[in-house]
Amino acid sequence: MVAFLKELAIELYDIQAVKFGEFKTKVGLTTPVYFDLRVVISHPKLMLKLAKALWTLVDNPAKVSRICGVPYTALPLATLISVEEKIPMLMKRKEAKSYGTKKLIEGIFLPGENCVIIEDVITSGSSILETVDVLKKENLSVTEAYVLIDREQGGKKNLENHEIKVKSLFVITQLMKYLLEAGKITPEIVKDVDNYLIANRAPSISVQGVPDDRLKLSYSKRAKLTTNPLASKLLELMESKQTNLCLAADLTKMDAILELANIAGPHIAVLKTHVDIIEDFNENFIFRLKELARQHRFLLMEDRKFGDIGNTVSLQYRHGFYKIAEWADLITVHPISGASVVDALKKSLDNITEPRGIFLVAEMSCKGTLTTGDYLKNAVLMAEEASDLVVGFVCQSNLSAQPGLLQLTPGVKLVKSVDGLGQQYNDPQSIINAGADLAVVGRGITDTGNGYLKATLEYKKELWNAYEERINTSNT
Ligand code: S5P
Repeated sequence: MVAFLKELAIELYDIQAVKFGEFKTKVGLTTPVYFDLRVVISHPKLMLKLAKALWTLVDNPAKVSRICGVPYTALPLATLISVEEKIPMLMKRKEAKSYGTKKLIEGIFLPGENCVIIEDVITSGSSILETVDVLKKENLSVTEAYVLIDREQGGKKNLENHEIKVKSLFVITQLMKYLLEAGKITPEIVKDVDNYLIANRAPSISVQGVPDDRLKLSYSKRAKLTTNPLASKLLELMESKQTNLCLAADLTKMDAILELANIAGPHIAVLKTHVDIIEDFNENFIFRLKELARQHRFLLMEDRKFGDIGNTVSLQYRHGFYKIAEWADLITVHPISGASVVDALKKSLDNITEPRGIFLVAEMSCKGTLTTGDYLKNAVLMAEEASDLVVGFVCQSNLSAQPGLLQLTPGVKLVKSVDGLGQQYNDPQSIINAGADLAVVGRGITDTGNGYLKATLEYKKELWNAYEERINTSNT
């Protein structure tokens, strides 16, 4: 087997399925090793060899009744195994069909059937978990995954935590040993990759709906688990003011916003603005708003949703009419441009001594939003892996188990509803149960006929009760 694996490793290297050098990951970070198993389809003999080798890892083939490859790279491998072993295959769609049955799985199966997963490379395990989640929702039994290469960055552990046993043909360190012995790579490369692997462990992952540590922990405990001082301050402030309410002050006159901030201020954690909708904006507004924030102990978030290249966003953040970096504790940023945008924003904070934080907009609240699938997954990865300037992300569901990251959820009203312009509202309890730490409420408070104070207190109470219930239930 060793000689066979060694030969296989060399073949993979020779067709450039395994590359060493400097590469950018999907989220824009640098990695010294890159696997591109997609090229295997151009080498049918090798592809069959890999499929057969993968199948030798299966403990009890007679017990396997379905095979499912994780899209897309593993699909041809799963197909070959299915044909060779005469075991029917299932395919997970990347998106549910938008018409007809809306199903997520193609292929025929019965509830309770045993389905194994085939995957090319495992890093954090998130792709496998997504597939497992979909299969389990259809009542299939899924307990095993077979993988070509394990990058040894924590994915195996993540899957084991979710009761999925993983077997891989290669682990990256062994693969490198074979290639070193064959003279394909140098000891320096091996050292580089080893160091990279140690420094870049994949974060632990929660599957949607599965309780995780984050949901069990109080805000004050989580304040000690953040890397960003502002996130820590915010969590402490939420606990001491007993509020997880972020007020969206989407009014168009300075005085109206200041009046709202003065009334709601003692009961909110964050006041969120869109300064570019203010018709009579001047610097005095910022001065007075900062004073209210200090007096009532809330943070200021400018919901600018920066979404351009690094150079442009750093200019927009620091310069122009609003000089956002000078006064906004927090800002929102679209991850569309990749991790470099966060680095650029960080660089533009020269001479700003107060702590600053970013919420990445991972998932939006509006109907038909494009923040789905890989975009969403990579946005979360970016928040988890990027610089410590990121304090959390904007989302609609429980997307990360990291207790140090805050999840901010807009689209909140006392009653589930829509606004006729695409906005979709969920009620306070359901968004907190779905994993939100901070809830954004705008028109639920500003459009009320009963006065700002009454509405603010009502949302504050509903949201805080839901949070207390969440940590208490999760702890039982
Ligand atoms: O997906 C999102 C992201 C944000 S930040 N959906 C949102 O609604 N928002 C913001 O939250 C939006 O820009 C607005 O300021 C606030 C929601 O306001 P409401 O009046 O609909 O509660």
